[in-house]
Amino acid sequence: SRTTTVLAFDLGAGSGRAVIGRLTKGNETGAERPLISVSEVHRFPNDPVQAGGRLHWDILRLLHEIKQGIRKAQLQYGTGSPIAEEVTVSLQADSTSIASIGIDSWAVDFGLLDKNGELLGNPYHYRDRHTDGMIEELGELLGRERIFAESGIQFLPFNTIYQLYALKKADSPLLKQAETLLMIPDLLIYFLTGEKVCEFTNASTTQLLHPVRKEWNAQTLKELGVPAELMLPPVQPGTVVGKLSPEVTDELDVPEIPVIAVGEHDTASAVAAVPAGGEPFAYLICGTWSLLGTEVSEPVLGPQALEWNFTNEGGVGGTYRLLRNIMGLWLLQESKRHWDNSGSSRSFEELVRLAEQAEPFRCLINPDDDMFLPPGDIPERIQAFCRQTGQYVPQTEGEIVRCIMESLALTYRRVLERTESLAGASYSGLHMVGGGINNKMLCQFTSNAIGRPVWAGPVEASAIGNVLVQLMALGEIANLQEGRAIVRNSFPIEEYEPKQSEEWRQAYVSFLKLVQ
Ligand code: LRH
Repeated sequence: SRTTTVLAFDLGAGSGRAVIGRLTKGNETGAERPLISVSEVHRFPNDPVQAGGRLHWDILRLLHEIKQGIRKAQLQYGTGSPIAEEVTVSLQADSTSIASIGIDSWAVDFGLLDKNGELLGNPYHYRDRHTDGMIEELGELLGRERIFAESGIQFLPFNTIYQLYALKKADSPLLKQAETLLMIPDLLIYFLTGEKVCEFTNASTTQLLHPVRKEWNAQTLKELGVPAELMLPPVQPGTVVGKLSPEVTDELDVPEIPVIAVGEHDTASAVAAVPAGGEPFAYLICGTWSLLGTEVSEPVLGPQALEWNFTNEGGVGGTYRLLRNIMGLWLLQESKRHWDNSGSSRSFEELVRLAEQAEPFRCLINPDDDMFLPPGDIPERIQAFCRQTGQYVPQTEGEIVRCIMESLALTYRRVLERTESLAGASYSGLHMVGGGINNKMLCQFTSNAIGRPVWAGPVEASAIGNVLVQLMALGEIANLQEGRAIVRNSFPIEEYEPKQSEEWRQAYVSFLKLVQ
């Protein structure tokens, strides 16, 4: 058998992980069924840092953790020092070294480099409030129709276009000094290799890239007062960027491992790993955000997509992701953070158990209301929402978590039906991937709400998609279809069947009244 080993970094808004991915072709019995296995070698928190009234990412800490991941991966899987259980594999494998590294992360955020290639300031967090009001202002200045026609991207207040406009309006010295803009994974790759690139899938989330031509909208940038030269020409996922620089190889005592630009938007990577077969399929990527939609070969740019605020993000292999962002498990994560701060120390599992015991459908929220976007006291905001809409006001942790879960599941039904309408397709069930599927209540509620089966798995979809694109770049996997077939064979998928259909149907009627 032959094994190829790659290292994937997947950075989420709450934590990051370094994952070793191994593709094995053939086995001892001679059966030719390629399989992928993944194992986590390093996991680290990604806590935003509030300073000077602004919310930042701790980018150098992330770089440090990535270096720790490279070091650990090299110790465990690199040439010459296989860990005990790997000995047999290494002896049989053609290659025992790490063939390449790839990084994916959340979208829209960036760092600015000055003319000497040094980082200007700490990248801002997309939940920072400096973009407040910018989406409305630019909507009026340029026209929402034009922004959508020129990008195909949904209107989210934190898109890069609004962040840049906020800097411009604040007369930010950063923007004046900047020579190059690098999205978060590209920035980290730059620190590792010294090479500057702009990866296409993540670039598409800026809302500044033309959806068909896949070029920067230079005229729009000019009208914003942002120099178009900041933007590098986008490269497709699978591009080899360079190798770990001598500075890094010396510091970590590792070889010059090649670095590949994968689908650097985590959602692009996650969708690449959805274990779907040939037919059109729908997916729900469940992390801090919930991203529900489908894969299309052409962007859907009509007035209905604009009205429903759907997006056409750039995907791997020339695809587009027709989907909608849903506030997602952020509501639960941020509620938990609030409760933790006020002295309660219940785990997610305990909170979900309390929710199971709470009475069903007592109150619902619109998870996508802008009031839930900034960090803060989410439970209090949920109570305010329920009060303002004349509903029962949830009191306990269990009641609040139940309200979040039911409201999310009902939102999924609405977005799934809208996806079908926009794509002109129908789906027999829904693929759910990402960390959120560890929450079985959410998977079951989703199946109940949509009245169709949910196929849950794999959990580490973004990391696996990252691995797949590296393997494609290395010539080990031919294309996305082949990659997805390998994922189907390699990871368990749990099926949920809809229950309590009548209750959920009634709840959906109430939900629609609330959000329309
Ligand atoms: C999910 C995600 C999503 C973006 C958001 C900023 O992690 O990348 O696709 O909209 O973060």
